[in-house]
Amino acid sequence: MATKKVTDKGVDATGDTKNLDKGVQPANLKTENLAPHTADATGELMTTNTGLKINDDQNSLKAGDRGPTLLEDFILREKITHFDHERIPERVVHARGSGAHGVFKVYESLAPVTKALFLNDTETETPVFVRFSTVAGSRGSTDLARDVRGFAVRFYTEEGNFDLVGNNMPVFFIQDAIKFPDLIHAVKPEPDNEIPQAASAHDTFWDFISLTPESAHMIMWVMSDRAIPRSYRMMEGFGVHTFRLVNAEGLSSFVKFHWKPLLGVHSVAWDEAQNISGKDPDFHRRDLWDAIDSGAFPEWELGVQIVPEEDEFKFEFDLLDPTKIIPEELVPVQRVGKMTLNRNPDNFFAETEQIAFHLGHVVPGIDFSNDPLLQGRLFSYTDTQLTRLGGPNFQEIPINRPIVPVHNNQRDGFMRQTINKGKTSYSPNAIGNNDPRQATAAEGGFVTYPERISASKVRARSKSFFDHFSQARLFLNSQSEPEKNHLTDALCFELGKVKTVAIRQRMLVFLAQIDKGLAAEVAYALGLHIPEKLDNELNQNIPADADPADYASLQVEGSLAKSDALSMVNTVKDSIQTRKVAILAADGVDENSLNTVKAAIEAAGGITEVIAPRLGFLTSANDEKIHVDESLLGAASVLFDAVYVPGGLNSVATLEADADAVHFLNEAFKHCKAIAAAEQAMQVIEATYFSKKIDNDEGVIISADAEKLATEFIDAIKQHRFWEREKPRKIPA
Ligand code: HDD
Repeated sequence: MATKKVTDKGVDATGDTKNLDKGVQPANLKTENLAPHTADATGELMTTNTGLKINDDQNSLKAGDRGPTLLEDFILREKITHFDHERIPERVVHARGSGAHGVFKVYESLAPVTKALFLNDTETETPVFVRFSTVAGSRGSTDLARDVRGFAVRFYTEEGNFDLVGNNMPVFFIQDAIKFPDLIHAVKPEPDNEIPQAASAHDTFWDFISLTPESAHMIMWVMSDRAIPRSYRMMEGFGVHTFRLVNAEGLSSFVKFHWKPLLGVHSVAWDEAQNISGKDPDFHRRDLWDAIDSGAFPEWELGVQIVPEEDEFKFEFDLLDPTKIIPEELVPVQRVGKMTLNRNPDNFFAETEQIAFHLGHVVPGIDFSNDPLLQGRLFSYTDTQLTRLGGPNFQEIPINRPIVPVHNNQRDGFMRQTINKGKTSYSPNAIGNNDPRQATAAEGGFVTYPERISASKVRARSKSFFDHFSQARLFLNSQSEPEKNHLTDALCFELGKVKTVAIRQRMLVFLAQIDKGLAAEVAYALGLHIPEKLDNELNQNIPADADPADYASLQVEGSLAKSDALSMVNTVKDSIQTRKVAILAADGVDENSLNTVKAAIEAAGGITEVIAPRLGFLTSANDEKIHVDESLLGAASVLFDAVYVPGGLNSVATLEADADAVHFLNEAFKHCKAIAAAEQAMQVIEATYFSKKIDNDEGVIISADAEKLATEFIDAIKQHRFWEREKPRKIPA
């Protein structure tokens, strides 16, 4: 195992200098902590696991060169045995994911509300590791599935690891952890034929949802475009539950955690998502990797909504109910710090796969609420690692180790790494001076918040959790017209894949309780009428002996009609950082027309790729060579944010006659993307079906002046999408 030294010149702890010219990623306490476990074979000889140098790794040991292989061949046996055991079980949920290292820094001390040191000290740069994921699909499934995205952040603090294991949606499907296995069994591929992969559009999922009214709010989020993000870098993150913060005086407040992406919140179109799944199933993984690799480090601000303890009952919903948000209009989100992801993992398995998040990894100053979903999660995460990572010593895996020393009396078990010295592994002890000893609160010992509880043991759901529909309605009413259309289409699509008509009908009753207009539109698409309310069938999520009336949903009219924070229309649109722009060209392209726009986009932080009928080099009108990044055969408009066609008579003539080039433009238009063309390239635009529709379209820019075109095009790309094109509703391609 060759390890390299950390230097003060910004060489990272592994000695890896590959990214240093793209933005320095200085060593931090976690990279130093990983360094002794990092191996680099550059320039080294090959050995067995016992360090024996290997002379022949190409041939097994045989009795004669045409004879049988000998059992004696320990080199063969070692290699094959290791290979045979390379796979571990994938995560039971969130199996598909991507991770990255980074840092977090708080802007101003949060000492008035929490004593957590990493949230108090504005000088401390806390190392983090983040893993994004989809929930339902297997490890090899597509990134663009309609799904919730996991957003799990580990802070390696000076007081131990703190994990904020959240999602890109602020609420959840269920209110009690005991329902989690049911939810996941329903959404995963159906057990008889294991179909469909990474999709909720099937009978068992909607069967469960139609009988689970508490899922109404989450269903609105999952059917919205939030479920098909443009990039992990362009998603919000949420801790979902209400947590507790505790300050040095022992005063507690409630808190909801948020992550706000500095690039804004953006999504793709559903038709586009389905295409991306075929063209590049690793779209989000690649996007994250490439951005970090190129030095365009993704950033989020940490947001907190703080509710003083005395305001616990001030809201018309229960703070402990994970199907509810605290609207930002009621409690503003304060942006308190920034997270920057600045280093790709060295090894996917060792880091991204083996990281074991757990909601129960907290530090002094952060504590739990009694949210029953949160409480159940506190059991599940450690438990699941025992199977996934093969035993109780998974905390010793390098990515899971804290940056502070670990001392306790836990011992042994499969694959124990630590060599604990001394005779005592119990406490109290006199033989070993009673070490390790417990820490006082003043020494940083974790003291659980002494919440006063006086209650009877009951298996029950609090009545304060029974308003299932008003925040679903709030979400729907807060969406822009295109967003509402997308949501409606998503429901029509998903329920259209459901085979059992009774499930569709139950869903219509369900939706009618959120919004009659929405239910009517979906009913029309499904060719059904909305049935009368199916009282007995709607809420089966109740105890066996209970009277269904006691469990009927409360119909509350929420006091808030609309919340702007819930619509992506109101997100940041001030940058084209890392947006990908396709430049369609062929031999004879006008160099100035191509290069002026290309340079302007790159200067604004965008990425360009020249796409031509074949790979290699183009010859411009001036006989200059221009490098081709992708051929029309390998490229696809769905992998880009915008497209530009430069001038040049021969280039334009070739593209006009090229079906792939015309399709590229048609599809970009269908997905409401910014399109620009030099005036000379107008005949390519005329070959598309949308040439007659561009007069009032702010997303299509045609100009003879390359500089003017570049400026207007960049402004258009900032808008992300021109959804208003979707009138009436659908665009052909
Ligand atoms: Fe969970 C993984 C997020 C409810 C049980 N969960 C997992 C991951 C994320 C979440 C992001 C992937 C972590 C990683 O990247 O390794 N889970 C959530 C959120 C929830 C939630 C935001 C609701 C607010 N989860 C939830 C419940 C249970 C679980 C109610 C069980 C009772 N979750 C698990 C798990 C997983 C997991 C089985 C699978 C792999 C793992 O933990 O490490 O324990």
